[in-house]
Amino acid sequence: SFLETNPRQKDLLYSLMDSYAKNDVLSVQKSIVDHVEYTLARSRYRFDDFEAYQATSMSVRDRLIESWNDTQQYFREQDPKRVYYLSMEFLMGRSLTNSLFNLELNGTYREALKQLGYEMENLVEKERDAALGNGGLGRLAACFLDSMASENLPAWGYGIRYQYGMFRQEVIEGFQHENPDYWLNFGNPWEIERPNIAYPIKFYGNVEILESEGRQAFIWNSGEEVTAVAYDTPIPGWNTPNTINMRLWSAKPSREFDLESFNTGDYVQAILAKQRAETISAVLYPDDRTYQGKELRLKQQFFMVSATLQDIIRRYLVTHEDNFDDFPDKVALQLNDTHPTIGVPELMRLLMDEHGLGWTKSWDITTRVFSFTNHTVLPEALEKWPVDLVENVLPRHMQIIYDINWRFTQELRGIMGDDYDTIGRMSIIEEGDGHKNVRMAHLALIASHTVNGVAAIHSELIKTTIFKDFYQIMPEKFQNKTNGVTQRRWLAFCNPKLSALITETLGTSAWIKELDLLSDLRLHCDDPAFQAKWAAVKRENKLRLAELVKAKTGVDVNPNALFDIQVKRIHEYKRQLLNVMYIIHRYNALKAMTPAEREKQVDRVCIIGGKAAPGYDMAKRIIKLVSAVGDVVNKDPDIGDKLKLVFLSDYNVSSAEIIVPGSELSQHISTAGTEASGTSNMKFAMNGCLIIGTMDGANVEIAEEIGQENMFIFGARADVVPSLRREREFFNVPEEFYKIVDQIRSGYFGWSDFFAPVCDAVCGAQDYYLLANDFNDYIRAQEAVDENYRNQALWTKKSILSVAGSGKFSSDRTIREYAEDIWDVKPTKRPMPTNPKPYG
Ligand code: B1H
Ligand code: IMP
Repeated sequence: SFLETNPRQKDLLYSLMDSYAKNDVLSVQKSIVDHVEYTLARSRYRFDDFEAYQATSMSVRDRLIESWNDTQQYFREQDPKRVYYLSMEFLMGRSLTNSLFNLELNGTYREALKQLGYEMENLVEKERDAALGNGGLGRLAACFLDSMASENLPAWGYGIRYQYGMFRQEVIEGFQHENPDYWLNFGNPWEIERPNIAYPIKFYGNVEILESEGRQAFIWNSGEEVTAVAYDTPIPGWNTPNTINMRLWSAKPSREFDLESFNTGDYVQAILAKQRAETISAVLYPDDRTYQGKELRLKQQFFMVSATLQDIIRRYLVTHEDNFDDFPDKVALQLNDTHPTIGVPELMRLLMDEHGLGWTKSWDITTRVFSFTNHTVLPEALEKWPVDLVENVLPRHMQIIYDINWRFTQELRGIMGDDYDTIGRMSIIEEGDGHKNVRMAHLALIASHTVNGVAAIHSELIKTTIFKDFYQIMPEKFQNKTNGVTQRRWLAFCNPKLSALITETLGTSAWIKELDLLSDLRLHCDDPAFQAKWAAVKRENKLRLAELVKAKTGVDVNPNALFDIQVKRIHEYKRQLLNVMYIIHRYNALKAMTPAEREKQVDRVCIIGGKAAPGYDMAKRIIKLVSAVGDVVNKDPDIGDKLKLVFLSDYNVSSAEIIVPGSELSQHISTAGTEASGTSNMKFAMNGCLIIGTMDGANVEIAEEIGQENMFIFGARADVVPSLRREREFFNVPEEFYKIVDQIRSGYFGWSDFFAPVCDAVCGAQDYYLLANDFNDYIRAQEAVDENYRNQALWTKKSILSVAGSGKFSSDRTIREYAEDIWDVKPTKRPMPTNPKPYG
């Protein structure tokens, strides 16, 4: 529009344009050095590795911005249906390697920097992780963005630009300490601030009802207003000219002044009150276990969805002048768990109160755009907001929720008459003694056209447990979408040696986009020459991991030992405690042997890592137990290299990129029915690591794909878990298990009082996660591990077959399924750019 009304400027701008940023070594060097001098204001003759990282990133960003601009312009021209992925978490990790690979400029930049006297490896290490997520759910969102870009989908991610991401974990004498992650301290070269893309976000106040012409108008007089400002991060796809967007919102004080306070002379107090607005986007809640009924968290959720929906409606209206009829044909909104569900009443409010639509029309639109992913069946993780709190913070939304619920329960009455028990269970409002809660999952489910679980077993479980009543009356809404991970980050970049061997063997690198091609590795699994190359790669990756262990713990580990890893958030249901108890069992057995017998045993290095939620007392005690057992085992001269146990602190995305390729055995041992999917299991399998695990989450499908004989499966199946919990007499009676509990309790590893609650939690009826029941079978599986490892050819073959069977677990496959079965969005690949750049 600007250009159309100013043809002279259009010609001038065109003549000023050179072409796309050039990608030869010399041009890349010029752009890096220019950023050193003109952006960082350092001298081109004197800059360190960190400054070189910053300048390199900004030079890469220039290239991403071009691709981003052209992709967004193409989307606008084509006006396809778009999907928006709404998530409170995006666990992105580092961007430099990822961006260079996806732009296919890795070699050029490496060479350009080398000539300037810098090593790419050193620069990559200077980048701070973008850790705006807790774990699997946030990392899944990050993998999905990569796949949506690579699949050329017209998609955007929306979230919050937390100033403090996931805390940095320090473990001192076995105790976890949480350090703030002020990741933006030295700037973030990957983001683009958009000060002109800003929306007002309202809180508190009251609702006035005006009657006019027989209709009611609802006026929300808010008590507080903040501004949401957009920050964009370009997300390049692999082997495509498309670059999509992650738009994160940051809270800024609004410009609306509270004249009252100013006029009463309290100028400074009024400014300070405004300043506090910024706290809304200050910090990520680090608890992925129990939902936190905190007012600030509710405000964060509303802040994110309100800004997002205003932005999406604005974009839609640019091409659909005040007519919402086509909205559901142009917009799909995916709720990443219930965390953005307050967006349901917010979309209703925007359509009705801001754009004048009636209830019926607004509800029709709402129920055609939203879909909802559930990520957990653990009751303590299900979000329930107290009605009083919602009423206070978002009074208009509480009214709308009541209206939705009234209409819904009326419908139920039509179906089931006066079955008030069932209606009460299904109601959005939970009535307790004296207090009421809003069940966010029910709201999400009622307003969404589709609900999905994240692995086959989990998608079945939600039909019979938390959403049983809903499944009875709306079975057509239920789908499964088994999770996946991006093989770009989780194989191609993080494991360059294996990646090269795979490409050499398959004769193509096309697996980087079509992961099913890995299945052809099966043809080579028995070839001794190939096995030797495979084992050599694993060994080099083990050495890299051993260096990380040494740097972090000071412990030297024997690279000939079996590397046995369990890294994930510390949770009782994930049963790190079961792992530790087996390690104690193994230690006891080694101690009881003669030196000659001991010599014949397989050497093991056990690595456990992960963060405990700051308020999760039991998880913190388990971390202490790991380090207490490690202290005894690692110092025991009888044991030596036979067994080591280390706790690896501050597990995060970039340390996972070293841990996963260097592992030989990884543990995914949750009580069956508790881990919705797991995604690291897929990453480990993809990197030739064998899995010891229960029939839970995606393990079930991994076993289908790579063959149960190539894994170490143990433990009670999900269908018997409820009865095992009820009827303890069916339990195995694992004497060895209780001996180990007593050993811990008696202070063998010190800290006996401190470990008493840990011991109590796994005894008798307290043992909710069934550690005792599964213990003997776990020992059996561990013995099979040793036996297999003694036969290195067999082990390597299983490792090859793990990789060959992991094609299904690409997030590209997951995203294609979402696009076809839920979103109805089509690939929209922009034409390859021409040179010089055309203008439109
Ligand atoms: C998963 C969460 C989660 N499930 C609450 N639920 C949160 C719940 O901040 N909170 O309040 C944050 C996260 N995260 C995980 O999602 C599952 O446990 C995994 O099994 C699954 O692989 C992952 C991705 O689907
Ligand atoms: P939106 O669809 O209005 O949100 O636009 C997406 C982004 O496109 C905005 O952040 C704009 O800054 C940017 N934008 C504006 N004009 C152009 C253009 O001509 N081509 C590509 N992107 C543009």
